Amino acid sequence: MFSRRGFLGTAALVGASAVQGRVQAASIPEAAHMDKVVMQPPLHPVSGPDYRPVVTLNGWSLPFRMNGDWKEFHLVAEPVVREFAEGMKVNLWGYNGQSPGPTIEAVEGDKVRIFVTNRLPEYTTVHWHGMIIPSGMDGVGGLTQPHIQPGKTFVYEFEMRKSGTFMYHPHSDEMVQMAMGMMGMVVVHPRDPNFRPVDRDFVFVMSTYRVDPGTYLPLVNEMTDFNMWTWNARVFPGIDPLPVRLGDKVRVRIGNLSMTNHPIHLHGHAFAVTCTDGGWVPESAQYPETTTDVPVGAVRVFDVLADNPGDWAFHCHKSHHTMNAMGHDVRNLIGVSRKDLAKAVGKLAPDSMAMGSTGMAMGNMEMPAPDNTLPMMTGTGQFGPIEMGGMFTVMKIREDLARDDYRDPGPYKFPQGTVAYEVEAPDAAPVRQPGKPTHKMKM
Ligand SMILES: [Cu+2]
Repeated sequence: MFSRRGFLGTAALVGASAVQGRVQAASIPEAAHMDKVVMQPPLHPVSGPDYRPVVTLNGWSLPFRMNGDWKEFHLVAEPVVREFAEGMKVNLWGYNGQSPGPTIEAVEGDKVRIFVTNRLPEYTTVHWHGMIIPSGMDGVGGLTQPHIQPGKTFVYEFEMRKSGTFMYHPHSDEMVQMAMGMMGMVVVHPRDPNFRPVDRDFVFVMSTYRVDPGTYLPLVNEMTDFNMWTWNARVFPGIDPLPVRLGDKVRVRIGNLSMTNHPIHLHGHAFAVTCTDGGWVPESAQYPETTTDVPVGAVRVFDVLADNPGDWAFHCHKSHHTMNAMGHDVRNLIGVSRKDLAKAVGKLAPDSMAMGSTGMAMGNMEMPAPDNTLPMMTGTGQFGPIEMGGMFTVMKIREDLARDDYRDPGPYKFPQGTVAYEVEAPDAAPVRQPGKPTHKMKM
């Protein structure tokens, strides 16, 4: 599961003055490294207090070691290559081999020591978003600590004072570093294992990138016009499904470190937001929803009882966020006569293809794309093209999944007679086109 990077070289340790003598430099824990892009099995703790671990979509949890009563982790900030989906790889910055970085899991009351080694070409820090910690551990470069220079290692030490779901990211050249993918999630489990327990617990962080067709690097200055809408730096059909056993209590923890809000929608169920990055929502304040907006710089966690078997779409409800790289300058031609359009366009560009006059369904159309560029809408289900991209995946609720089995169970076997079906229409009328207005509008 992990490939070991080995201990830091002795030379690097000599320079680790930032450790300030409170821990012996030689005792820096190994930095685990991940090179797989599929969800890794839950990492059950082998020491320290017990908890039911989370799984990270297309990601993993960072292993730790106990050192006395301290739980020690080692993050390495470094350039990485991330595959967004098959056919597209992007040069990002991340942690321990991936962007986003691994999920850090601990238990309320734990004392944690997090080593951060900087292998980026510029300085960085790590800010622990939402966590109640001493000011000097807050990771705001210049304000609460010196920036961590390339090649240096700093240590963050604090107690996990409250349980919940939090995020980490740099507060150091942050426009660039977050636009390059530096972020991750922190899950602090309640000390009391009977506090709102669930059977399956998923976590991911949302981020967006502008990677122009045919290129390999995000444009970090982009403020609004993104074209890659990602969950854990993956886009559909590259995002893992959420396999769930029928009857499971399921928790989904979602962080948003993009620059816009995302209304996240689950089909076939109603859920309640039970936790934010501010803490647990009291039961009396919860209410049923099918979509919950995840604001910028925030975490929303919902709990749902998976009592409806099937393949349930789970996606951002901004329709442009369920698409991959595209031009946004395409005009809406629905209702325009294809013949007139072809005539007009043909005069200007004789080899062009007029499209879009009956909608833009592209399921059966293959258009040539530049290298390293995904189709705008893609994915295939058992009934045909799904025509989605970006922030879309499927919660797969099945009767027969084992407890920690998170493998894709494949397409749902619909019970006979439960799928929408075609009927013979006696008089198939031609497709309606909007008619000419019959009377003039009074101005
Ligand atoms: Cu969205």
